[in-house]
Amino acid sequence: MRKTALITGITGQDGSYLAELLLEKGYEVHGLIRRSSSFNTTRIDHLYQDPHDPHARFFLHYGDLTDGSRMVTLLDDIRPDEVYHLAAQSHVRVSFDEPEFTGDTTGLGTTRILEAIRMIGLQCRFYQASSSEMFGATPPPQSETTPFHPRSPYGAAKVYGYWMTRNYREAYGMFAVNGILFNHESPRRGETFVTRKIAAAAARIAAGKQETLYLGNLDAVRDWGYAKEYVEGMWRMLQQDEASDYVLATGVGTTVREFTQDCFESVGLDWRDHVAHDERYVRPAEVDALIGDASKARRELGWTATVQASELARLMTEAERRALLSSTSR
Ligand code: NDP
Ligand code: GDR
Repeated sequence: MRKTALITGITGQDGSYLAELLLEKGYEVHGLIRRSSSFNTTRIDHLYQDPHDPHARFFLHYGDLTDGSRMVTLLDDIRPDEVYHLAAQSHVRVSFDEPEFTGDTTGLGTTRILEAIRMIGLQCRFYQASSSEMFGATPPPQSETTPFHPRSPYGAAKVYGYWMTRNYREAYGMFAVNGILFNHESPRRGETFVTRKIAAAAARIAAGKQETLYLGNLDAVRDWGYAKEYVEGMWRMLQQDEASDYVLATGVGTTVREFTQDCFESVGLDWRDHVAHDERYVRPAEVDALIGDASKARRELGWTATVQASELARLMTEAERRALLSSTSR
């Protein structure tokens, strides 16, 4: 029997990689997209299939996390075997500007989906995109047993989503898991997250198309892995006999400064000649250091990260360089 999956956040970085993975595995894949006045499907356009094709296995549906009744109609129509809940207002800095909206989408959005599953009596497996930001000020290494101390409206909203997921597991016996993922990046990363911003700037500065890269805190330490590997971990979590929560991480910490140096070095530049400080990118409260301990995932899921930050920096800068070349040759 072919399995059916629903992915919320399918137009985002992780959603696009996960959709590819599930299609490769033979799933029928449904995705939730927001209505937008401009196209927001560039990361998944290559997966599009004509819904009139009797063999089509990829379908998109309009909906928004703030619309609870839509979650009910959508889940009732599709009745998926697996739900991967990835949609969120996912930008930490933006969450300080829009704390209420972030709580509504990133926090309550999870409850709306869990409650819709419960209301229609759907027997499915549920994945919640939890985050290392939940650990916030608690020092590394962080694992599944580390206490949470979120340092942003985004982190606080994710803590709420984490506990609602556990609560539906404990109260209703739902197969609901939290994947506590540390930062993971790729050429498909949103352009305002720091890795993509740096990689794009290094390529543009090397090509003479930009002069200066403005950044905030260079001392922050993050555990950066490769998104394509992390979506495999999400899938494995839903294939276990019992529902449990897992950290996915590389176990290696890198500063923003070191990542910047690696990107600029890969195009033959000294970052110190091109980077300037801009207070606007400094957060009201910072998370100083996140370094994950993914030994439970290694043991129980057979999952390990193989790509580390310096390789990611090269891979992402090279992708930006190629994209620039192809746009100028058009
Ligand atoms: P992105 O920001 O790339 O994608 C977010 C997705 O959510 C997009 O598809 C976006 O749609 C959708 N979305 C946002 N708001 C709504 C809404 N109100 N209704 C419906 N859809 C909405 O995130 P990532 O792919 O990087 O991350 C996926 C998930 O994992 C997120 O929940 C994130 O918080 C979490 N996470 C990410 C980590 C990372 O390092 N990448 C680490 C840990 C957790 P649109 O394209 O229209 O904007
Ligand atoms: P993060 O990612 O907050 O860890 O959240 P981001 O790339 O935004 O920041 C990482 C670190 O870099 C510092 N920084 C800057 N950040 C941005 N965006 N822009 C800058 O100019 C800049 N200068 C320095 C930040 O202060 C921070 O310390 C990401 C998101 O994907 C979340 O959804 C996810 O849950 C977490 O990763 C794990």
